[in-house]
Amino acid sequence: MLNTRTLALVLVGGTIAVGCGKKEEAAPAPGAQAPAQSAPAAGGEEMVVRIGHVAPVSGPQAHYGKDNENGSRMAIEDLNTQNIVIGGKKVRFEIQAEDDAADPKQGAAAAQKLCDAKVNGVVGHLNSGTTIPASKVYNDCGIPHVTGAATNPDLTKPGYKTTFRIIANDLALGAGLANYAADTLKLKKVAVVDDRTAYGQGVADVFKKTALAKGMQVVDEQFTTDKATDFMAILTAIKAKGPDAVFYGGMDPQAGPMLRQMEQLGLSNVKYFGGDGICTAEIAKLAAGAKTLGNVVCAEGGSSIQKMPGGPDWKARYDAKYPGQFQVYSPYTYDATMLLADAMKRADSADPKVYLPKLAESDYKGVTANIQFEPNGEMKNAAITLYKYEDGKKTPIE
Ligand code: ABU
Repeated sequence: MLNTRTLALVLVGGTIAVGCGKKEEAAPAPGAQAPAQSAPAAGGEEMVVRIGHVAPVSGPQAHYGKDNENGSRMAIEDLNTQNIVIGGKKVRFEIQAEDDAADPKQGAAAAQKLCDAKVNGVVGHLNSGTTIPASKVYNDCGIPHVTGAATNPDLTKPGYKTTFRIIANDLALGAGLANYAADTLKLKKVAVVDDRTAYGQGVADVFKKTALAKGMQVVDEQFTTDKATDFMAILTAIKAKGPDAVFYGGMDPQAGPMLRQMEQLGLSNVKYFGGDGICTAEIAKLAAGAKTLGNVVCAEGGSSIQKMPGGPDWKARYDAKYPGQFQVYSPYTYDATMLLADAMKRADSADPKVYLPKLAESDYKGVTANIQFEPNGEMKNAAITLYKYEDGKKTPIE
């Protein structure tokens, strides 16, 4: 497990939106929406707090999105057993789950839908390519969003006050993998492939720059898309360059078939590196028995479940509730949901512009870690963990 600190950047404004049992009075900040006109609660005692969740729950990445949504739903269920009172009203938490299909335009549209619905906070999105455009939408309407999955460092560069990430970013993941390739495995020649998404291209670029700085040779660079499944042409070109390793910047719907095709082409002794996007349970299924799965080294932006403060107990509860659905990020979407509720409790308000400063100064003991933020919304001291696959099972490299 490695630790990293990320860059602090200037913050700019953003505010509000409330959807609750009784209206919370507050003047809108410049550029922000007015607080929601909430329906009167029965007896005036209950307040509904709505948490938006966005991820791809359709298309090839639906297994990631479903896992993320499960994490947030589990948190909502737990919160509703806690008899939480905010602003003198008993709170009932609800989720408004949206599907962005991993598509940047649908990501921005889902964000606008949640702004229009005046949800109290958002967990998401999953993909960097959707989260980056969505972050501007949330900033413009003043609703905080917390991602536990999108890792492109550009997310926090605009300095939106409403953007938070509770996982290490690709500066840490790409560099950690390249350092391991050069220093521990003593690899010399690597080919780099990416899927041209914000995530894939970004993490591949960090890996490449670090590998070059470590004296490794980048013998080939190829790209594909996040829809492709046939990589024989690019792998044939790569094979001709004789690499020790391939780095893939992308997700498991491509990495699984790529591993199968590497085996078919005789690239059976070539190491296969990738970021958190390939570090899933699903990749073992998608590789469909290819021995090249055993060549995978991937990195995740947090501690292993085994080492998370609440990891083993939480995972047992998750598996009982959602058998066979665990992938990567659900502990983070669970914590992201809890984190929003924690800030609301400390602010004694579910109004984003009231609880946003409390969210920024969080010191929350989550399932995944103790969560505090840098001024730009990046997590302080985020860990990274490298993994391999042993007998088809994702296993931390100690
Ligand atoms: N972090 C990998 C998957 C999500 C993304 O950043 O696009």
